[in-house]
Amino acid sequence: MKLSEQVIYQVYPKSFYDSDGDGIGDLKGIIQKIPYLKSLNIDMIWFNPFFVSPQNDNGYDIEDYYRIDPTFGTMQDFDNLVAELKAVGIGVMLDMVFNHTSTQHAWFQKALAGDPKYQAFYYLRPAKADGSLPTNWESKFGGPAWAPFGDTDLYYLHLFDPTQADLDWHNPEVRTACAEVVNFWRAKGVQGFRFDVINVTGKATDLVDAPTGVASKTLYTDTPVVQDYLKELNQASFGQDPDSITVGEMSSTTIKNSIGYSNPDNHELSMVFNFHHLKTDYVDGRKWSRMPFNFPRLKHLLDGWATGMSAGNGWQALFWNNHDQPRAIDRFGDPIRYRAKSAEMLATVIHLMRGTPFIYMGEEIGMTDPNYTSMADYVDIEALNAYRALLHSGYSHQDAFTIVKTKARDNSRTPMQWDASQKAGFTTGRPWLRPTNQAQINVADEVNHGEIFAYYQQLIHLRKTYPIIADGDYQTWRLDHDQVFGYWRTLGDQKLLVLNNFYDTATTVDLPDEALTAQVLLSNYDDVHVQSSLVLHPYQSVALLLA
Ligand code: ISL
Repeated sequence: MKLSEQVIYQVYPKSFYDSDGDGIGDLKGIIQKIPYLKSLNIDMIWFNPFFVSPQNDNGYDIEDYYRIDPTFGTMQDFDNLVAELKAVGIGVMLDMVFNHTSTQHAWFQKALAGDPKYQAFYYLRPAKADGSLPTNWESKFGGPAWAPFGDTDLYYLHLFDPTQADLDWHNPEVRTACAEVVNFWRAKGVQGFRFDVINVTGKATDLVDAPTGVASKTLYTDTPVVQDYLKELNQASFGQDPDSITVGEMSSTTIKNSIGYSNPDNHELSMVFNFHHLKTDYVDGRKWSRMPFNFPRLKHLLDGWATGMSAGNGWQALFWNNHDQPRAIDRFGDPIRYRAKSAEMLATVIHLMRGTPFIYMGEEIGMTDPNYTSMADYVDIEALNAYRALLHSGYSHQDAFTIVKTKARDNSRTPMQWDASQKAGFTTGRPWLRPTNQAQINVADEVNHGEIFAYYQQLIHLRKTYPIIADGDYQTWRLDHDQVFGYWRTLGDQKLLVLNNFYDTATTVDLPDEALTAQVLLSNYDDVHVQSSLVLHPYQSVALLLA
């Protein structure tokens, strides 16, 4: 099936389904839930990392790229998972974390023991002449990006946690080793690969300070050599499989670079994740801040990316949620009064766009943030660091907590809510992260009596049925409406107009004459009366097909 017709579902293995009662999800648990996944009619599943790891960053600190962490199961379980998914036509996408390894990885351990071959795998640098750290770069999880390298005089670079040491991609042996990892999993039948923060692998050899007032990430993000590395990786591994599907997680990227990474002529990646639309509720670009989302900015970003990527023949991975983001419904919808309608409206926005939609587990049943009431419930390293940093910069506990509560990655990592029982049907043991609202939101209720899951099924069905959704061009609808984000899709002489009301009040849009005879392809409310103007209810989406 063509990439443009496919829909990808993301499973956070730790939180999907626990088959052995240890409170942590596992591969056998995922196998048990294949019928559920199949009923949504998704085509591929992206699994967050389940390789051997000390789990300081929930598996993004990999100790061994070739083994399954025993917490999640065995290699036999993995082979079974691939085979059983294949039997129902679902592919597997694995998460390749190649910007860094765990400091427990054998490469880093050998480097520490003095082996020069492996010392050349990492960025090891001396202090500056004045004794200060090699550069002023900041770790993305807070604090400096350098830590002492054993008992030497050197420091190693870590853009994330100190237990995640950055690999030096200038070293061809590093790049070959990464391609070998991809090929190992390809030989097991894996056709999908997500490359974690892959656009920061092009750091310079001479690492220098970021000038005052300039974020250090601007020095090492999206440098031209990243495209060379991707071409090389493509040729050496997944590019040999015409059916492979790859996505680059591109922190702070640009449209121009994303076209470069994903234009098929370049033979790099199939598509790109960018995060700009998910920063529209940040104050001055700071994640650990809080404000309502800025609707004009959001729609200009969504429209600008869709237009730009379409013009340059790039391809977007479309998403609202993942394991790093609080639930979108809490940010851009109304999780209390319009949970179903706002969940459906958000889904419509991305599923009818040009690109490949990703669904993050639980989104299809309208899962929301858990709204914990105590700091003790939060476990993510980033949230704990941020809380400490906020206190340190003068915030009261209450103010810091309010921010953490809306921004923590734990928000989306809570266990999948299968039923209304005390442990949400996720485990018989003690869940590693506590579910809170499974009595109101769970698979059993949603599939039997709800409307969100069925709406997702419909969206997926439409993409596979109407070429205009999969392959149509994207065009801007008016950008000045104060409540509605709309867009056109066009294919030959067909046109699709998609209108989405982002607010909890009704609003009106004027329709062009040609829309008066349109077919209502989809709506999340029953009564749609197409006249010269159309009233959209709170969080209503409507898709009109013009012949
Ligand atoms: O979560 C973020 C902001 O709070 C992002 O900046 C995130 O750190 C960035 O998108 C990179 O994420 C990926 O790599 C990280 C890992 O912690 C994330 O879970 C992963 O998705 C380091 O491997």
